[in-house]
Amino acid sequence: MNPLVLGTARRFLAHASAVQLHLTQLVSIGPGETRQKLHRDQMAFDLYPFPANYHVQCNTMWALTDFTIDNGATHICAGTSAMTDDDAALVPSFQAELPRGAVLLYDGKVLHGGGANNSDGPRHGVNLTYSVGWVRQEENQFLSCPPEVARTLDDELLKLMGYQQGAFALGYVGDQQDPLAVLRGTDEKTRLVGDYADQSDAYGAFVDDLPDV
Ligand SMILES: O=C(O)CCC(=O)C(=O)O
Repeated sequence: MNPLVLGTARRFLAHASAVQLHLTQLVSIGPGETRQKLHRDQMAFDLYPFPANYHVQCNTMWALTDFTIDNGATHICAGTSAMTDDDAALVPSFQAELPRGAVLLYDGKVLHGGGANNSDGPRHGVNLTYSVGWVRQEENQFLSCPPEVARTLDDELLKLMGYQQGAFALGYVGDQQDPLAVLRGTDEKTRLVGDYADQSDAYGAFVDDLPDV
């Protein structure tokens, strides 16, 4: 919920109706571990070839320990987000050295991977990633955080976790009830497509074309 980081993620993914939490994981690389295979995080979506100009993810890696060349700082192949896999494979990586407490931001298309740990201590990072609201979340937020815990959290965090519509027709409960309202025990309905008309020209045009009934 860090305002600067979340604001950046929201702005980066502003082409979608909603932004959501995609995963929350601690990545620990222990002494002696080898390099992770370079990959693009959006590969998780069944390897679907999203267009180069459509970003699905905005990712963060928060350093809980210093990230150094020796202990496995993340390798990034800068500039590979819009490249074909063949071209991207030719780009050398650099390692994102970070002091403890710093955060690395990277998109879901860039080739990257955890480094080898040749030091004698662990490298810990918290990987929090965000995605557009219409894709399946990598980590199932509704089971990872059971309802009795979810009810203790703030609405804004809950919406980010998925207690919101992912787009006008995604994520309702039962008879088009709003998921956050259901969690809180109230009976509010979700927004319908007409409520999105001011969100984008495409929604506006769709609503304008609806026949009068
Ligand atoms: O630990 C890292 O530096 C990167 C981790 C990563 O890219 C992953 O787990 O997908």
